Amino acid sequence: MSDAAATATVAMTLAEVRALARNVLLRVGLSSDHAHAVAETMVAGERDGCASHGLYRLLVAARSVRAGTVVADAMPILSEPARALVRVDGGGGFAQLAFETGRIVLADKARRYGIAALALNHVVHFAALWPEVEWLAGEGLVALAFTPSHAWVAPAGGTRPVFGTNPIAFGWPRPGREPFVFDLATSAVARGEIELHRRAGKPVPDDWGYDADGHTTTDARAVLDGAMRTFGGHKGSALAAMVELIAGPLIGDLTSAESLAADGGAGGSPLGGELIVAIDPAGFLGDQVEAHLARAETLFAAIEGQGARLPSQRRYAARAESEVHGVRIPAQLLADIEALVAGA
Ligand code: NDP
Ligand code: PYC
Repeated sequence: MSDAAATATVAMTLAEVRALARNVLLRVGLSSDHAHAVAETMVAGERDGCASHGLYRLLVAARSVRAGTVVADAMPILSEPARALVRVDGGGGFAQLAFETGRIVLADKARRYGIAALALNHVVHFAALWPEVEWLAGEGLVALAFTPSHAWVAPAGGTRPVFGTNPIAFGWPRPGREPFVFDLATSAVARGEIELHRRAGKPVPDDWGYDADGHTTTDARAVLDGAMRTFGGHKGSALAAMVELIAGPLIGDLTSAESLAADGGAGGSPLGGELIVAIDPAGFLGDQVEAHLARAETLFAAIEGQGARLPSQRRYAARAESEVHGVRIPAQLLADIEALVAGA
């Protein structure tokens, strides 16, 4: 591919991105409810400048449908194992609809009991977690979300995959403005980012992963075939292990190694569960809640006051821009999506 072809982009409005995502998802066989829920996370990814979880994921979702990894018309089933717990069995469908099914009950329980948790089980996960914690924080709740993926990441000190890229997301409500949100893979970088480097023929930094022989490499394909590295060495490794445990065995679902084994080389997205915890600040604080949330603002001011940025600030800035001016999508990605539909 020439440099010009590799960097060419096409302007699209968010409405066009949404229409494209829904149409493609319907064409590849997703039921209408799933197509709508899944498309929204891709629109949100493009809107907020998170390309690794935007329209590129149409290729990933289609692969999961064709490989039989995902149940395209799964009906999520909600149950309440205990007063402050909600479980949604996704029936093998994509996680987005399972989250939509459980989120209102989760928020209601958090308000009622101060803290509540939602387990999504038996879902296929390829999405970013920030849309979920941002929604809960928008409801005035503090939120945490965790999910394992496929065993692609070596523990610190090793070179063979054990962990998934295992994201952790956090949301904090801020009076009168967008929530404070972070969402980070416990690997040095999300796997989707390495995929995008591979697609663009670009090398990756030498601290992102190892080749299959355990040697440091800058070849994106070699890292994908070898092992990714955790972020922050042993600290990311410990957090990745925590995610395996609390969003795997704790909720009766798969670890990343089990997910990869279940995939059996089909190349589908990770299978398993997700744990989401929601806390109502008023649970501890009662009528003092406003005063204490105002104290939290001092922390944010101290960060921004010295020129450092808050996580989510880049996304909110990208959102403000793309809501007015739309987004630019790589022409090669659109061509690949078109080819996908032509073959559907
Ligand atoms: P990044 O390293 O790009 O960003 C992680 C977080 O750090 C974001 O909240 C980001 O905010 C913030 N951040 C980045 N740079 C700065 C900075 N200079 N100062 C302050 N904050 C900063 O993301 P990752 O590569 O770790 O993950 C990307 C996505 O991949 C996530 O959304 C994650 O959910 C998804 N993912 C999903 C998986 C799954 O199994 N479903 C697996 C792995 C990853 P901002 O967004 O504003 O830049
Ligand atoms: O980018 O690492 C990733 C990823 C895995 C599952 C969804 N996204």
